[in-house]
Amino acid sequence: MNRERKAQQQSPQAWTAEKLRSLLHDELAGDEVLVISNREPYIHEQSGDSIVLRRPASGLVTAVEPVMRACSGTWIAHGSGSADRATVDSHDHLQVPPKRPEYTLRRVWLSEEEEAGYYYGFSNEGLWPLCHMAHVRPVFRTSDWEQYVAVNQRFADVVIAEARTDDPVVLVQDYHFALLPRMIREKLPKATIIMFWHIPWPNPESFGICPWREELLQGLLGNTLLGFHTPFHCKNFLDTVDRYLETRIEYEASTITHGGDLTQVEPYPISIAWPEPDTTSDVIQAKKIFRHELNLPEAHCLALGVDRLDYTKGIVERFQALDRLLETHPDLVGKITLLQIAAPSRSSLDEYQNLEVRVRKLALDINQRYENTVAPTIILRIEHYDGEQLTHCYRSSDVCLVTSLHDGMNLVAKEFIAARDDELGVLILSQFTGAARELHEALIINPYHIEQGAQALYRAITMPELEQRERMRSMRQRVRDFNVYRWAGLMLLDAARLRRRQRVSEKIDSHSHQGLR
Ligand code: GDG
Repeated sequence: MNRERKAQQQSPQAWTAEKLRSLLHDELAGDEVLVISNREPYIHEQSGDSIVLRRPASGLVTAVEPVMRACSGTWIAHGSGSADRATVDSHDHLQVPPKRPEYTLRRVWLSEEEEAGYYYGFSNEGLWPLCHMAHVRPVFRTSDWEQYVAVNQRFADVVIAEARTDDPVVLVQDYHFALLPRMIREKLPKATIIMFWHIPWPNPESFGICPWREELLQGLLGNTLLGFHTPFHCKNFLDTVDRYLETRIEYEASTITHGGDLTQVEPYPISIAWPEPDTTSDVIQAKKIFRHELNLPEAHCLALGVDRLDYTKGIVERFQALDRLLETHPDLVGKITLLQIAAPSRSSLDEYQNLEVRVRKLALDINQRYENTVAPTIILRIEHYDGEQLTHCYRSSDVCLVTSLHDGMNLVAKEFIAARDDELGVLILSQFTGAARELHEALIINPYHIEQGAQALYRAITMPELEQRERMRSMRQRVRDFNVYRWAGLMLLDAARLRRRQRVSEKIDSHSHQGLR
């Protein structure tokens, strides 16, 4: 690890939007920044005669948006909203955030067929289950793969068209674009290409079942810098490359050399922007109002789950843990309710439809089993909440349950902590999240172990305030310091260092060519 990076990690305080902005200015000298992701940060939907603006439920958008605001670049993404075309200019551009523009959104249009093959098919029926060990079998169809290749090429063409210089800084986001770095590198060899893989990277055996494993790996080695959430995912990636490609790997330096290109592989644990203090309401007041809204008694214990409705999030296991708690402590029936917010996601896929049926049925069964006159055991809301409503939920709950079967990081855990300026509330956190590597004061559980989940819930709802405060204070400190600006800042510092190194070696090459002449 270089000295600069070590120092940054040891004194993490005060990573702010302002610091990131000045870092971009000093280290990258105001170079052009292009971000590419599948999901766009602002979606326009037609609703009757009017157009409504929606923010998607996505961890990636939550993390990348503050970075874009800080660097005023161009964000290239799939225009997926029904009114998206009606809200761009003739270059498919839109200045966002709409109320106070800070950067440019460039929308890319995909046909239904392209979206079905590239997004729903290869990305979400293939790569998503391949990288998450959640026991859902990946589906690999040649036709999906062909669309994945074609759409990656479409985005590469847009990047090249949008780039104003021959050496932009390009930030590629996530598993939808494994081939994009190589495609950009071919046209813009001097670009600094940074990619962040937001989901886990599996071990070589698991990854090896993908029929196009070599192509994916070669695509990813077009990157200058490739980031994962944890050192463990980095190691899995290096091992996978080692197994399937002819390359030179320096494990100490965490670099891979392939066909003359060097890729640095590093962990950058993602995070959130620390929120402004909430001066509008205190938590006691918020709790009261919220219980009233949900028709619950004032002293009622409220547990909370917030997820995209996805089989990796362990929603079924969470319900089972609550079921087990009430089975072992019948005195708690009518005293605790779990509010589960499940934002609809990828709902055209069979696996997701099956999950919805399962989750709805289990909630119903549990509510019938513990029927009482005071409150339902589970309030299930399969709908999209807006950001403010979510904060309200975080602030009003006694316990937050994050029980993912596998999760790159999990931002909900960090959002819950950030919202608790009263320093109360307990986080139950799956050991299979990246977040568990940082938030040691949470109650860490194996979500597959239902009994353990039930015990953690019991411990959470009976935890003395003093202990809650101790744990929460420490976690708040961590999330405040290790925020999303630090995530982006460390990545960009490393990129700037690699960019300088590349420029020096280009100069040396050109001198030695001149010398030879
Ligand atoms: C991927 C990785 C990694 C949820 N429901 C609503 C809503 N959300 C927001 C949450 C949070 C985000 O969506 C979910 O983030 P997660 O990190 O929990 O999960 P993924 O979407 O699976 O994200 C994950 C992340 O990328 C970042 O790298 O942490 O491991 O899987 O911000 O608040 N937001 C709104 N309405 C909802 O109903 N507005």
